[in-house]
Amino acid sequence: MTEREGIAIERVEMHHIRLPYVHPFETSFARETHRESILVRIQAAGMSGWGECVSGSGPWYSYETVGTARHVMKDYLIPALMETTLTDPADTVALFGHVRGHGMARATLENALWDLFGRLRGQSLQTLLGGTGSAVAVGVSVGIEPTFSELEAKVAAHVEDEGYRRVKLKIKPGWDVDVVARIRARWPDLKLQVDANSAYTLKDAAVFRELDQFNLLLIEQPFHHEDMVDHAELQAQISTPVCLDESIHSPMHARWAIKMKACRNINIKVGRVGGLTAAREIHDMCQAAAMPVWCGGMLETNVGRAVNLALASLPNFSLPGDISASSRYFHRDVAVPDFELNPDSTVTLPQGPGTGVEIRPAWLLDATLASETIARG
Ligand code: OSB
Ligand code: MG
Repeated sequence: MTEREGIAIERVEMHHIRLPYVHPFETSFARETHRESILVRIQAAGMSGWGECVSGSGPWYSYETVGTARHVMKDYLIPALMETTLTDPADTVALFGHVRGHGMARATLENALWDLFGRLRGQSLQTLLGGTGSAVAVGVSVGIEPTFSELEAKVAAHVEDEGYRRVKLKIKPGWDVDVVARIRARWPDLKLQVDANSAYTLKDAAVFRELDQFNLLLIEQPFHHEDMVDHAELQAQISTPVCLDESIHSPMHARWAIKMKACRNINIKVGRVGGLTAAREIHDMCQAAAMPVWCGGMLETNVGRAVNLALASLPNFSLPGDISASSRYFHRDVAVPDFELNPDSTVTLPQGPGTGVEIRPAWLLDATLASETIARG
């Protein structure tokens, strides 16, 4: 079948994986030692495309989990894919449009299709998306540590040994103003930002008025994961840009946030917004509204990281992304090549069609807890 007539998906594999982190990652909602996710392989026309689901093991960052993503993909999304043919990865937006929410599940399959179409057409994901440049500016997201001196040692290693020029600190009540003040005092010129992952309410506005004095790039998601009203009120009180992460689940949420002045920039995560088509739409909408965006991360393997790099090469990604070197996450990934930090705190985009990364089957098998295959017909 030619591509004009559409591609018929022949097989979809789902691999539930678990990989230990190099260092535990603690946010205001959880301390995690392993990454759990689902890697999906879609096969058609003699080619494979891979996608990574960014849902976590439990419903902490989002209501989606490995279990809900598997259920929604297996019982609704993959059957819909098997009943049709596709001429473009963006066809999935309409095809999956009858599923409410579950953006991480939808994004997994859509991303695998972008990879597949890139490989079939011999084009990189960056080219398919319309991105430019050979590298993107990145920073590192540093979790909450048991003590300040452990945090300081982590930041010192990232900034002074590894060369990151932008650091994001996770904050929570009791681990905020004092921590930021001490990090800022030691690194006065560092690009610094904070992420609360919804740990505060508007009653804590005084904390943010204090944080306003530390020349932060932004304050990410201080309030409830669905809120826009209270964020707008906070943004009116402080001069540091408020950034929304959890609250933006779709292009519609981005439109509302812009209209309500709920933030001055948006952290775009492909999984959270439901796929690359939606992510690009939010990028374009923010660009038209002169609102900078940046690319967030979900501690992905190299499969998801390659997608983030391609997305972050679009022009309105004007703040450094949470797209650190592979060595910051895992001792051994499931795909190659590993990404390294360049001396100017950028990461170079991979070459080659699709995402440009290749699964190492033996490494994937080592990390796999369970696999299942759904075939057409
Ligand atoms: O809020 O940005 C977040 C990781 C898991 C869940 C939520 C978040 C994060 C990060 C990690 O900050 C960023 C990265 O992938 O390096
Ligand atoms: Mg965040």
